[in-house]
Amino acid sequence: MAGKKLTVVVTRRLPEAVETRMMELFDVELREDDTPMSRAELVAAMGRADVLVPTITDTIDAGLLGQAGDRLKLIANYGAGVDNIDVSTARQRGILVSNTPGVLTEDTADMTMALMLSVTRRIPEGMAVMQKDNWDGWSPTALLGGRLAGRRLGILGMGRIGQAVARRAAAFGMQVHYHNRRRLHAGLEEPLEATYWESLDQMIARMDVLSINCPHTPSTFHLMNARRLKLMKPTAVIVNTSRGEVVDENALTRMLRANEIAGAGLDVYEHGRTVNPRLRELNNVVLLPHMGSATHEGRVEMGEKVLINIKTFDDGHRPPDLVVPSML
Ligand code: 8YV
Repeated sequence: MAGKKLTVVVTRRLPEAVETRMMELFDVELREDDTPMSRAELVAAMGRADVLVPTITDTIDAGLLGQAGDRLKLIANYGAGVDNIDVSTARQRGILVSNTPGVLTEDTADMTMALMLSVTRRIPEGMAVMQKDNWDGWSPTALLGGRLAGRRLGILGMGRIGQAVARRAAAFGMQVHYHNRRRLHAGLEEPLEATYWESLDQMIARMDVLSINCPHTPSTFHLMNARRLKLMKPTAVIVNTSRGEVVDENALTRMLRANEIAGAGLDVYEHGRTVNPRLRELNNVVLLPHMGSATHEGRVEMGEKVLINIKTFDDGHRPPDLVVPSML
């Protein structure tokens, strides 16, 4: 590729510093506004790009890849999760896929704890009292919540983010448990005291808080289905900062309404922006609009990762964050 700059099409507006650096290195096509591309726009973009930089709001499925033409060589996803991309079909068509792991770990783990605290300590309810000027003054019995210290936290998916949640939860005095495809050896990054459960069902039944931290893949879709949700203690709380598809949202909503699960803190939803309206009516849930990794620092670092992946590819090497189907 020497001599000729790669054409890079970015589907959403990124932090200015990232766009500026990208324009120094490549022929970059930026979107005018920050709306997601339509399917037709994506097809057209894939026809004129050497490299596409999509986000979670772009579904790059087999149908779309089938119309990509021969020019597209790399899909450098601006995000860690790649469930928006059919990685196997891309591979078959000779298109590489990279992602941005590692740089959103701490932020997403922070948000997991924020949701856990918000639900158990009823922070939104307290905020509503103040906003509506409804405070009658301190009372020994008002707005009582539950204590995290001493509670059992079950982490479903002990990858980078799961481990970062585990470290935080341990510092909060929680007892940490986890279920994962495989057992981890005494901490991947640092010693971690956590109890491994080979049986997800058995773990779920004993936890006070369940945190969903596994990626969405065909084998994790509805892992938390109605049957498993029913195994949870009625006093337990579920927190999801991973992907909505891992939890059967309708079943969860029904159980929250019936007080068969005590509460939920959700940052992600099964159908993206289309949230079950009944969830919004409940006061035992805290709902956020997928903000888990939304920090200034994280977004810039995600952009830097995208840049390194494209630059390395442009230099004729394997992008450092290459995603291959066997990883999923
Ligand atoms: C990102 C995420 O903001 O990176 C991920 O997998 O879930 C998010 O936090 C989003 O996906 C960017 O595309």
